[in-house]
Amino acid sequence: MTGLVTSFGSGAMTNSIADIANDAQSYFIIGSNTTEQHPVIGMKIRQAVKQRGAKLVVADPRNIPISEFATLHLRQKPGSDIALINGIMNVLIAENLYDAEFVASRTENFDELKDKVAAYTPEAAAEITGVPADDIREAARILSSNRPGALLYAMGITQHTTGHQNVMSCANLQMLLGNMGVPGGGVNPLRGQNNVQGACDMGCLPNYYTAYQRVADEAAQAKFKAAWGKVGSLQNGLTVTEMLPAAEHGKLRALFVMGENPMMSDPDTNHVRKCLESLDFMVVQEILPNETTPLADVILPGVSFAEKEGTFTNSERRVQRVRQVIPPQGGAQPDYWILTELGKRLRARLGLDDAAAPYAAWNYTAPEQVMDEMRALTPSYAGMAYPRIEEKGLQWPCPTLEHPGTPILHAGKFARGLGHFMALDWQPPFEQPDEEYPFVLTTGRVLYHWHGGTMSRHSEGLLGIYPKGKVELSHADAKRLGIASGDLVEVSSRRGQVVAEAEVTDKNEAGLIFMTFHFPDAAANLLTVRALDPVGKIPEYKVAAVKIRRIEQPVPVA
Ligand SMILES: Nc1nc2c(c(=O)[nH]1)N[C@H]1C(S)=C(S)[C@@H](COP(=O)(O)OP(=O)(O)OC[C@H]3O[C@@H](n4cnc5c(=O)[nH]c(N)nc54)[C@H](O)[C@@H]3O)O[C@H]1N2
Ligand SMILES: Nc1nc2c(c(=O)[nH]1)N[C@H]1C(S)=C(S)[C@@H](COP(=O)(O)OP(=O)(O)OC[C@H]3O[C@@H](n4cnc5c(=O)[nH]c(N)nc54)[C@H](O)[C@@H]3O)O[C@H]1N2
Ligand SMILES: [Mo]
Repeated sequence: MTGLVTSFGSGAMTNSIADIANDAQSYFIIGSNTTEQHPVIGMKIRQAVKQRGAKLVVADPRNIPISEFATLHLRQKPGSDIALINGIMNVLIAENLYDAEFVASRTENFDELKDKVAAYTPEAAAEITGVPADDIREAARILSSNRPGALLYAMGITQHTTGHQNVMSCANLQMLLGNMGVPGGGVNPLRGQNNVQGACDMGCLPNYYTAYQRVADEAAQAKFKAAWGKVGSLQNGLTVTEMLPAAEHGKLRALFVMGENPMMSDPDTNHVRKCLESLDFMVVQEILPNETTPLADVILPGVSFAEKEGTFTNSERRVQRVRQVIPPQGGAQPDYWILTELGKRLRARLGLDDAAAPYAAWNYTAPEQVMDEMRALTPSYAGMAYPRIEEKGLQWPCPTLEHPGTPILHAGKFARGLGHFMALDWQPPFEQPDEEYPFVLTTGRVLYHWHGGTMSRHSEGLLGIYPKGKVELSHADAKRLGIASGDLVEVSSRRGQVVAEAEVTDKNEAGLIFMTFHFPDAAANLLTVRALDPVGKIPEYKVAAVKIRRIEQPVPVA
């Protein structure tokens, strides 16, 4: 068995950036540090709040830049989102503030939801979340009296063992408010990388062919077999987070890593190293040396976005052209070219050539040919011909060459018919603070760096502003532990330890520590847990139990 590592996905935005910016009367931002991680959308929301008085409710355990603009900031404990949203829905139902007409005509299973959230009174939800009961009431009132309202979420919602239920909770809330299928509404996961949406659409998910055609679906299998000829396997593959343990247990023997740095970005780095070292063979296709390349048997030099042609599909499902501006540097080649050459040789070696199948030969000479194949096999992309996307791009679904694209999903009707309310209970995170590890560690990003930092740590300007990883902790904890900003601290979990500089901040409440995974010397993933959401298979990066202590500055070696 071999694996191909791709990045984490989390569904698509139902609405578009423009209608969210212009038509929303309120915003509910939950688990998104929008100003730092999606600066353009963050700016548009700040403008909507300041210039036309849109209301903003932020639900985030930390003080983040966008919370300064909030009408109301709810600071829930990490991992308590379902209880918080159930509490808000309890108020909406108890005070009759929900959209009864939308619920009656567009949804099903309301009674079960109603029974479930009856137990989550504001007081009960306050107990779990740490958010004052009156603030939960206030949030319900703001969101119901300022509609349509857009809900935006990111990794604060998904990176939990209950990530998929957290997302369903967001959908529950928006259906109850009647905020679906309208401009300025929707459930909007702000996608992470420039092209994570595109990677998912192109079939880089283990259970889907292109654009969410199920591997398990026999009609889809027949279509792809006819197009591609003989194929290796017709079973669902593994996610990244399942591949590594499979490698540890000898069930996965070779790995092809492309544009990913698991030694920095996967949880529990000591375990990741063990898994990668258990492989018989690893290829890394990269543009720069990183912490994973030393473990590779073969490194294939790819080129960056500026050196190649193709498309990226952005957060609002818009397929846009990427254009080459400089020639490939130092003998590197476009990723598609490397894969094509590899594919041709593998097919020949494995005897998979098939003259009857139109796309068996892998003889692409330009990315446009790959898109044409995609269009032929993928209804929602069928209208995305290169000449049509030259200027502004098009949003999927775009099923024909005449179709204008789809700015808003689920207008008038959900894809599945009626929207189904999910009655959900809050469940605690996998690991909780205890006597030995009394702090909650939550991890994420800062404006100035990108993930493992392979690219951003090459920028002198960015390093000038943000040169090294820090451990952010509250004033109260710092005082109690005798820690000042700039002191060296050791943070440990059951899986590893990190020594880095402390930063005492009012961003965190007592008991909460924040670190990034941008710097190898202060790498948060040495500490994180590899507990997964059972459906999404995303790790619980947002909650781990740690302890922290000040350590003496090491004496400089002469
Ligand atoms: N500058 C920069 N921009 C980026 C990236 C980058 O590395 N650098 N990465 C891109 C990628 S791939 C992604 S996925 C996005 C990520 O974008 P975001 O998800 O916005 O970024 P994160 O820092 O992971 O965390 C989001 C927020 O979740 C909060 N949070 C922590 N625990 C919880 C919780 O239990 N519940 C809730 N509701 N919130 C919680 C954190 O305080 C934080 O404000 O950013 C993208 N944009
Ligand atoms: N603790 C903690 N861990 C996390 C997260 C968190 O919030 N907390 N967030 C998770 C999330 S949401 C994400 S998306 C992941 C990101 O994790 P990764 O994807 O592993 O992180 P990157 O640093 O973006 O790695 C991208 C690599 O691709 C290379 N690259 C860039 N452009 C190209 C190209 O065109 N071709 C090729 N072949 N290579 C290229 C870069 O040099 C870099 O080495 O991290 C996850 N890990
Ligand atoms: Mo991401």
